[in-house]
Amino acid sequence: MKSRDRLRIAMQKSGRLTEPAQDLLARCGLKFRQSRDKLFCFGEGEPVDLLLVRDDDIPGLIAEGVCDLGIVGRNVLREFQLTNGTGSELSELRPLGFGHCRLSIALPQEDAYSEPSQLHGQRIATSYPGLLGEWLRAHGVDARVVMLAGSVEIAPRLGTADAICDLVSSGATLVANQLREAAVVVESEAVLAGRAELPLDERGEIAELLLRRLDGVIQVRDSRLILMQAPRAALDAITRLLPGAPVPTLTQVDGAPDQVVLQALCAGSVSWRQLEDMKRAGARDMLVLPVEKMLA
Ligand code: PRT
Ligand code: ZN
Repeated sequence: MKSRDRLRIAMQKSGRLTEPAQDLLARCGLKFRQSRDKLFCFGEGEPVDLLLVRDDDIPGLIAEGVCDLGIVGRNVLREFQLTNGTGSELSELRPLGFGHCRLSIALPQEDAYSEPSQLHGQRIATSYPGLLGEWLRAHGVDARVVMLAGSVEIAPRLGTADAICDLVSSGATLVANQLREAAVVVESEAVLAGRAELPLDERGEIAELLLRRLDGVIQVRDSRLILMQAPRAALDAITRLLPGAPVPTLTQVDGAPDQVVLQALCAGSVSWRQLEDMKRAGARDMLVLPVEKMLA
């Protein structure tokens, strides 16, 4: 295969993952020129190009070496790994924190569910035969997997299956189809997929640079900087209330030896309730700030 010196990333052309994936890459400092066919976007600045495709094609493109990395749902990646010979060469490099959903088994609402063995001998419709098959084996269930490419949720009403195994996020689609969620097969979110081993050439170096930026972006996205003034005596109590248990930095306040300014980087958001608890513990003049960039 002709070697490339530019990194190529595959992402969904149009769908649920498109906007958050574009946003994530932009935060990593990547800019792309939109081409007219909108399939291939040339990267400006960094030597990273984008391929816009159907999400189902992404693992295959990486396995074939057409792309180096891809942004895809864990459900799609794992299904490919289970059902494709080249799947073992791929791995999940990072969870990306968007596109959350779960692959679940659902039954008609009138069927009570208590344990996997109830599914013995049932016909279960799904587009994920690999993941469902793995779950059934792990639970010792002998059921028939009915492969459907789409509209899985109407199979029980049509009488072509007794149960389904499909993606769920809010659960509204299940309710609309008189189904109830019975068991979660996989918890999914968008992930960065790539080969288990990065190439050792320039492309590998670019990939590593991108991974470092991505880690920074993910960490920052989930971080808040909190600032406040507090009596020294209350420091222990306040520190215990900081989300993510950060180690705060303290600065003395001129003319007030019993007071300090506390600064801490908290993992996750800081709720009103947490702020109110800290205020009750003695903190005042609290500020919660989003973080734009971070480089350790
Ligand atoms: O055209 P292309 O093949 O690229 O797109 P697609 O239609 O296959 O994919 P798309 O955009 O629907 O989903 C892409 C990825 O988003 C999936 O592979 C999942 O990883 C993730 N994702 C997150 C979801 C959902 N949430 C989701 N709710 N994918 C599908 N759904 C479906 C769900 O199955 C249900 O039918 O959306 C419907 C609404 O869900 P409820 O539970 O909120 O009602
Ligand atoms: Zn798809």
